[in-house]
Amino acid sequence: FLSHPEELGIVAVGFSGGQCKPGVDAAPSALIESGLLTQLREELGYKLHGDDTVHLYTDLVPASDPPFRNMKNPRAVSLVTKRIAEQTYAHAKEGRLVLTLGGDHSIAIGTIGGTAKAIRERLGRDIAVIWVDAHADINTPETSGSGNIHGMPVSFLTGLAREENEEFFGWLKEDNLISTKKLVYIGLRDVDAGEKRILREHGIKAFSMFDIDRHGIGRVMEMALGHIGNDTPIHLSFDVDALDPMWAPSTGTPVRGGLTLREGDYICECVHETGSLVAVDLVEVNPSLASPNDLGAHETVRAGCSIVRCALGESLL
Ligand code: NNH
Ligand code: MN
Ligand code: MN
Ligand code: MN
Repeated sequence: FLSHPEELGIVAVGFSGGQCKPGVDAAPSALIESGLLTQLREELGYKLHGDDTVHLYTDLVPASDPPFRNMKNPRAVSLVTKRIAEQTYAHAKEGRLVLTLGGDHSIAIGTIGGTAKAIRERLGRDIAVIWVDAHADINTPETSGSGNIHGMPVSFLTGLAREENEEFFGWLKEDNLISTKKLVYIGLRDVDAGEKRILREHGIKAFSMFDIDRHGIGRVMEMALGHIGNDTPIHLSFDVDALDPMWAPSTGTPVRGGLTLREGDYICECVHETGSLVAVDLVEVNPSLASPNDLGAHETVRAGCSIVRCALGESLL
């Protein structure tokens, strides 16, 4: 599905407005400083497009941004994700693989919105999304208890949440949306009651930690990829909190009982192996959420780098 599989479009998003804890905006620089892009260039042989500079989008954040339909920072998140959608769209339209380094998970409204549209225009195909996360992030503004938009991106991307007003995600058009049939979750273990109802009502495919314990990650990946079907372009959105806090403690909402780093890497290796990957997001690394002088931040950044390298083919012999 890529006309230039060896070319990588990089979008580095230092944005934290989809939730309330500062620090997740520093993740792209931390990942880059730890050598991720150099490794992709020198060890994996990618040609990188887009700059190594991290977009902070501060020019887009309005001075006053009161809640709307229970959403916090709605104007900022809408404006920033709209800009991100333009960036991922431009790379994907060129036939490049797109790598986005977040930022909190609200940015997926932009990353997926942009690739969905580009792949439709370029290939006339609908993308599938593999959402690896402890959380389902499918609250509507009305079901959300927190009002944090990082808990809502999937509802906007599937059209379950809609808003006409351009200022509040009204810029998302049919072209930007994905089908609930082409969405697969892996790693869930902290899903709100309203979200469980949505998953059930729409028959959305989800592999929770229970399923991973029961079947093992190997079988789960067979089933997940089987659900998507061969020959479907895949956007992988990886929330680092899918990993157990033992591997990735520095994240806004850690939940115990998660994936081992090896299971996370394996998910990415399987997705890479399909040859159908068109975009990857790595989100919710928050280097500031570690007690001073412990190794949590460093370990989490290292885990994030490993996840990205596996998705981009490091394990191929
Ligand atoms: N479900 C909760 C909410 O809507 C928590 C979401 N937090 C996440 N998602 N980190 O990945 O706010
Ligand atoms: Mn080429
Ligand atoms: Mn998430
Ligand atoms: Mn999460």
